[in-house]
Amino acid sequence: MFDRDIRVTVLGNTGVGKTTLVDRMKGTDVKKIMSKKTLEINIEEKKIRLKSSDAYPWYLAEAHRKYRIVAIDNPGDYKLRRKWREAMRKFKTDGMLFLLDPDQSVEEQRVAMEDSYNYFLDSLDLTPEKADEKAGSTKYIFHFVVNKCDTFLPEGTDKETFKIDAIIKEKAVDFLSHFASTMDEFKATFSESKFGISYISAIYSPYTDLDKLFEILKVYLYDM
Ligand SMILES: Nc1nc2c(ncn2[C@@H]2O[C@H](COP(=O)(O)OP(=O)(O)OP(=O)(O)O)[C@@H](O)[C@H]2O)c(=O)[nH]1
Ligand SMILES: [Mg+2]
Repeated sequence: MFDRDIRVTVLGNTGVGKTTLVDRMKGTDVKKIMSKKTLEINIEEKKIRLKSSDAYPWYLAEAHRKYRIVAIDNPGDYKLRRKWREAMRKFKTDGMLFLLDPDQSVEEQRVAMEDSYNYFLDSLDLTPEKADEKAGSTKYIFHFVVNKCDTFLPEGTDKETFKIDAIIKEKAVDFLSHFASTMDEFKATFSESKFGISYISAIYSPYTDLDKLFEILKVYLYDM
């Protein structure tokens, strides 16, 4: 009775690290597996106790609560992207994690971001006018995630102790700035929705950092 759900759709261009992040969430050792291109929509679930629970006194439910994370992993290849609409229509999620990869073309990823915008609108209603209307009152969470931040580390650095420091953050923020106008478009259209940004490495970030992704969604969803 304490448990709560956090449901997310994971989107982004092919190879940005969606499956790796979902695998990591499940606790799979992603360094040992070679991830393959995703061809179908996959639903993964995990119950976790978020680290922020430690901040609550034992007599509050939050100190004992578990969250069931339901992640909808999607194919990123542009030929399979029409499945995004299907995924968003079928699995009503609370928000999307839109992943970006600093090693990939900005232009190609901007198209993917625009696709997520259009398919999300389609998932609200197939009539464009009605979809636009619904968009303005939709309460959804759009969370943009710069993945593979470990690639900003100078060559030869040991990634096993990966941490986002000021230098990495600056580079990641700089990379994300290429998407500012598209992100502004989201904010203008979905004026009642929440927006967030995270910088991670799906492979090397410690669990405490990956938990933060879900902590943010939790705060948005359950207002605490
Ligand atoms: N250096 C680094 N590589 C990563 C990271 N996350 C994922 N990768 C690598 O990026 C490649 C693609 O990862 P996937 O998780 O398969 O990407 P995807 O977004 O699921 O791709 P599609 O299923 O085709 O859409 C794999 O070789 C991963 O090991 C990261 O944080 N850092
Ligand atoms: Mg994948």
